[in-house]
Amino acid sequence: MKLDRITLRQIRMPLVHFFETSFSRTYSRDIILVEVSGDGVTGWGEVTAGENPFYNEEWTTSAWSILHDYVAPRVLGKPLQTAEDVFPLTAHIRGHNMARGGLEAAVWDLEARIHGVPLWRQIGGGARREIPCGVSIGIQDSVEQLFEKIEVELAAGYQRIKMKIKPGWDVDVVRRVRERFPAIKLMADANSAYTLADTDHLRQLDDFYLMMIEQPLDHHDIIDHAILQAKLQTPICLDECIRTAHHAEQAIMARACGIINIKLGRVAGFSQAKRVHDIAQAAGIPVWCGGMLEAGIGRAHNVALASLPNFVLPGDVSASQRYWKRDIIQPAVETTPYGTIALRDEPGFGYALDLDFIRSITVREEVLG
Ligand code: OSB
Ligand code: MG
Repeated sequence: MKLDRITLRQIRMPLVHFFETSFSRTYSRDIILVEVSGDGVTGWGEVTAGENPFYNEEWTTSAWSILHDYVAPRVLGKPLQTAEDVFPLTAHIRGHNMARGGLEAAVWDLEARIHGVPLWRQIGGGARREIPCGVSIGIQDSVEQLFEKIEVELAAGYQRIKMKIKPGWDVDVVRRVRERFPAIKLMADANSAYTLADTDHLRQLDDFYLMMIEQPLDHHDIIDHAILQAKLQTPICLDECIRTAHHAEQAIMARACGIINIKLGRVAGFSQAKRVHDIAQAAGIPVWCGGMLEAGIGRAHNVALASLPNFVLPGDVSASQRYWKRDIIQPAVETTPYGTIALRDEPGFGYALDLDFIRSITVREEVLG
């Protein structure tokens, strides 16, 4: 393979409902799509950076600059034996995994299409024909509103509920949710809103038999998580902390977590997501696929990723309609009545692009190469 053209497009899509985490409230997404062309075929990727540098250090504008100035020039025109070659070509760039991962994932999609196979097969997945799905529910204006949202998602068949927490919206709210829904698979995600000074406060969450507490402490601090995990019964799941395969090794060695959330962009694409997956699997640590409010391309890539064998827990990959009035792919991503998404057999990521719609919501476009 050899890429002769890379097209960057920034699209703007309003969310059906705002999404609030401990770090911000999002009403509308600005998403970079990466189209790569080579050997007469095109592949597509989606950059998962947010609109501001509050989840991690990247945001849409930084990702555009890095892709334009540093990632694309390192990959354009280079001979690629496989999509695995993209990560080492961009490894000289420190961080910026989501920008690098958007292009890397596009090359995997391209390679799958060149071979005429689905993306899930190209990455070595297909351990299951349907992936188990949960939902992530943001911080609401009232507990009643949260109850309502949970009811809707359970009625739709989703297999587990993740609720976002932050100081002032945590122990009491989780207690009320648990009282109202005693038997559901429930977990909480703090997005780094606490410190070790909150240990006693967080220990109260042990009363609610949560599946896990996701990323309670600092986004770069594996050691503090290990100290906290030793004092909690509830397993910690790391999200923000795991940016490389080596972080996964270190977190497991330090007993900082019992579960890992793998996000394609956060670890710079499929090659490293697979490595994190393999490291966790060898250590007996289950993983699940996280989400970043993706549009259809990123969503479909997540479905492929979640078909690897150690993705045994329901992830945050859910139906398009939870976020979008109209998605950029056809058909939209849909779930079964029992909360799964079926793999598709079309080559590449498995859905058709709605190019007219993409064009109509593009706010910035540049062709490189
Ligand atoms: O921490 O998992 C997270 C969304 C934006 C930023 C961070 C996170 C999230 C989610 C949403 O929880 C998951 C989804 O895409 O449904
Ligand atoms: Mg998270």
